[in-house]
Amino acid sequence: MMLESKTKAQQAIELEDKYGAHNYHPLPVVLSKGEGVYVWDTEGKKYFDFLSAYSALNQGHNHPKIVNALIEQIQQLSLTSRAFYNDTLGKYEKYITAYFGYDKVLPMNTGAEGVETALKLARKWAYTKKGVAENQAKIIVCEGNFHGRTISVVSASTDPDSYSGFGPYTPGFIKIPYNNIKALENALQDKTVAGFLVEPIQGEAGVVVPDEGYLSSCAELCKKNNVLFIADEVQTGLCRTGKLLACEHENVRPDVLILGKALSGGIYPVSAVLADDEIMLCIKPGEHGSTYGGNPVAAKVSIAALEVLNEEKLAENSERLGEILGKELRNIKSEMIKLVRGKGLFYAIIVTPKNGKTAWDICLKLAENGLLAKPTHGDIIRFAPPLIITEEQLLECTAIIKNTIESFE
Ligand code: IF1
Repeated sequence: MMLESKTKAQQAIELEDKYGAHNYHPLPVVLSKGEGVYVWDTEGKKYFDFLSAYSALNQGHNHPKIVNALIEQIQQLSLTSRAFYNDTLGKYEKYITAYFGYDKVLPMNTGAEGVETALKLARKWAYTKKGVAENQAKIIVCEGNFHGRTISVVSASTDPDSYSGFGPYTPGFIKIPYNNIKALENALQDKTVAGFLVEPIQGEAGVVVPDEGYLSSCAELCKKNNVLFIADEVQTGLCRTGKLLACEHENVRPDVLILGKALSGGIYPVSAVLADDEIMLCIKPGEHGSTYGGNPVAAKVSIAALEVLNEEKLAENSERLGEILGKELRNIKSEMIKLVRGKGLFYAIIVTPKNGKTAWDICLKLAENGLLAKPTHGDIIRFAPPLIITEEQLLECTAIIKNTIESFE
């Protein structure tokens, strides 16, 4: 077909195929506009966004307050590097440390950089404060984790899709089953352990919610064994599960808190690691950082994104509407739904293929019916709408999901 006779969508897909790395397999939907809970494709079809860029869009697409913060700052001063001070970073650091109740923040850009920063902090703390022998520090992680795509972070992964073919791997990770307190207790007998890195709910694994009491028991065991409890709240944080942080469901205060994604409301890459002085000051000047980390635009965008969470009561909305989402998903009568699990507006269904139809086919049909979601690990569909969604919009979405899945019966 001649180029001009192809649809805009076909042209976009072909360009990505020809000139882009093939490191993704997207749903065949080409988006060109986003606003609030909606996105539109190149042909003008409207969809509910039920993935929220994996919880980076908790505040919805193009939230005006966050966009305006970006525009205002970027026309003033976009980047200084940390070679110099600027009049924005300190205000942001004061704001975010008060917001989450920590002494200090180390600002970075992506979630993976935040996790790497936390790993470096934990190791440094182990050598300078805990007295672990140099280069012997270990980090305990959970099977099924997803913490990002860098070499050290995939060295902690148990998912071959994440790590295979990328060796040799960073040493020093002890892998234990998730949601298994005894396994942690055993692993903590190793006195070279610096930290326990855990997702309060495992996102990529398919919204795996641990048993009640798991997080608080882990936190107690870490305290008892002088090991840092490191919470990766990149996906579960910022009101996604019905609380500001998922750790709050069990009144756990992590020693090290990792944030990302919705920390900027989908407007700009922003991540952050928060900790108290005893830990954070183990990293000295010149020992860690990044070109864009803590830049003035990131700082202003992040303040706006955090203000929106409070002003629009997104934790309360997530908690209240999450109850409805869970109930409606569990009411769907279909042999294809093996399990429903989640917390707040963070849910997943485990799909049993039927007549050769899989989770992927369900997602294609959902897109046809105006709702975007994407399978993970083949048989799991994650449902995570922007937290600004209204009850009316949510019920419209659960009706689309119900009708779509029941159409496969
Ligand atoms: C992709 C997955 C989700 C994360 C947690 C750190 C990071 C992530 C708990 C790293 C990132 C993203 C990565 C993105 C898709 C998405 C994802 F499917 F990859 F696994 F959400 F589950 N901690 N998750 O979920 O943050 O460096 O990406 O900013 O790689 O396609 P990042």
